[in-house]
Amino acid sequence: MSIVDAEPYAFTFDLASTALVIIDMQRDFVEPGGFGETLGNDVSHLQAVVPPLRSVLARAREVGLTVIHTREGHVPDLSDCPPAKLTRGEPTLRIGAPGPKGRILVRGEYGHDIIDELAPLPGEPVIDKPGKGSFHGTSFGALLEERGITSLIVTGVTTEVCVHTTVREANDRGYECLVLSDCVGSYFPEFQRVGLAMIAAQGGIFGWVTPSCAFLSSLAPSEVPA
Ligand code: TIU
Repeated sequence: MSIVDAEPYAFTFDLASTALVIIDMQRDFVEPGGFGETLGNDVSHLQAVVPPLRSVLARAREVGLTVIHTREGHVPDLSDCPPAKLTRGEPTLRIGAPGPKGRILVRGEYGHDIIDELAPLPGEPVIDKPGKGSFHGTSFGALLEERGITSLIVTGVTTEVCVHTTVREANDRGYECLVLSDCVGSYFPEFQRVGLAMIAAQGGIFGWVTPSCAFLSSLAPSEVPA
């Protein structure tokens, strides 16, 4: 077992039953010139997540942790997008509209895919999700069950939207979630701060929070292959 110093108290996990989950590190959310920036958001807050997350991903691969990526998006005919989501927002910036990096949040488009720095390796599952949470309308839950995963190390964007929804869904399903504070990002600094505080409040109401350095140092040298 590994133990990480975390809020509100130490998080204990077993590498064999833990997955690193990387949520929606897609060009359209993270990169300058993408959908997120078009909406008026400052993507520099999300860009800051990339270097620490790269280090965590590299280490996770070294120690053989299950790595699961997610992407938010819809099939090209948008049949998996509920009308309430489809009609939200300014018409030229809606899902399926032509965006700077292809049709907004449509699978197969350049902007929908994961940034090069965090590209999945062959064999690493990529869960395409139509909603904010990773369980709704996906095979994520079945995948975790198949692999005997009970703990999730949660990273990605955005903290108060897809990360929160996923952590809440996971917590209700009995998973223990550790959120890495510098590996999740929000366009809004106050949402980042409060979003992280909400997870660990009330004795860990949804999960645990810790910086990536604490998580990395918890991976004992004996667990690194020679
Ligand atoms: N992945 C995710 O969080 N999707 C969003 O739409 N986030 C926003 O903050 N808009």
